Amino acid sequence: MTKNIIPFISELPLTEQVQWIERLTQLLPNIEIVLESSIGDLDKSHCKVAIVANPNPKILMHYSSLVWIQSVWAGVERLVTEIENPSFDIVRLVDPCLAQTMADAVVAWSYYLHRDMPVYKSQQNNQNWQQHNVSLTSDCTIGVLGLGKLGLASAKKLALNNFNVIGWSQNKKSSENFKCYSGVEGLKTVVSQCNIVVILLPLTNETYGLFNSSLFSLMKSDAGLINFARGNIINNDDLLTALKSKKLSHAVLDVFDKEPLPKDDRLWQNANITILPHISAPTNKETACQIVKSNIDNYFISGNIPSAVDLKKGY
Ligand code: NDP
Ligand code: OXD
Repeated sequence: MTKNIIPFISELPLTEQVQWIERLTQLLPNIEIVLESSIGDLDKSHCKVAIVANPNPKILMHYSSLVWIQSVWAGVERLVTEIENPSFDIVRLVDPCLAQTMADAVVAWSYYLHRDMPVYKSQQNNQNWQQHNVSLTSDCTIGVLGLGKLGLASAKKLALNNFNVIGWSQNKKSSENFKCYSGVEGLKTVVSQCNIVVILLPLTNETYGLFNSSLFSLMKSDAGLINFARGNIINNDDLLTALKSKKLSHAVLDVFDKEPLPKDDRLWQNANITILPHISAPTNKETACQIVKSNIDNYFISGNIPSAVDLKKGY
């Protein structure tokens, strides 16, 4: 019996691609999982499934029989926006471990802002011994924008730390632990109450540039902002103006329009911005490989395709 061939398509360094392929091959011994660059045109035309890690979307166009692709990244914005009318389903990584990693990051960086760490860092640079009040976490309102796989886990963990959490999503949710809002008015209500706003929305036509001067103008002065989703959700000109005018005290940015952030980008130089190199919730290879194995086994046994991104919604 000839084995099904699945390409691993990615722009990751070769050594990392090989690590993925080795582990996936251990878990799926009856499938030939190979580097994209090693597949001939004839084999490409037979592949039904591809495993992708933030690939160049154009490469997928060379696979004419694809039924679905499995991303080992949770965010698939690049695939959704850069492939016009894909003939295959796009399946994102849904990994509860990744959601907890993100929730940990949200809690960590919320404390970073809540406990004034950027202020103490700058005081240290000036040998300045000055104490600031410590408020209770219950007096700190944190808005989590996006209550999906990552936002919901983050909101719950913040609530466990006694922060006063409020959430915002497309369709209104309900939670025992925090108040939920939706819609444009809901967004205004949320951001105007927050000491810290956490962005965990997908990048779509609706969220592109959502954080602009009119939204910043509604925020409490001295509020903090954390963006762990995608860079283009924030208008950077408006962000810099908000920081300059002290409308916003500090922004923690993990994601950027261009990554790596170019060395000459003005964001690097701003003392009120903390730059992180896209590390808030990296995929864990082991847990992700187990999920991919289960999805692929299931497909080849029963024909079931895992639940895919809704291309109309864009996420
Ligand atoms: P999900 O698709 O599970 O959830 C998206 C959430 O956003 C949902 O609650 C959805 O509402 C809400 N939403 C979408 N559009 C709107 C809108 N126009 N108005 C209001 N709410 C909206 O995504 P995840 O939680 O898994 O991930 C979120 C993003 O995090 C990813 O798209 C990716 O960009 C980013 N990410 C970043 C990582 C990092 O390391 N920095 C790692 C992984 C992901 P509803 O529930 O009503 O549909
Ligand atoms: C992801 C990411 O989407 O790291 O997994 O941003």
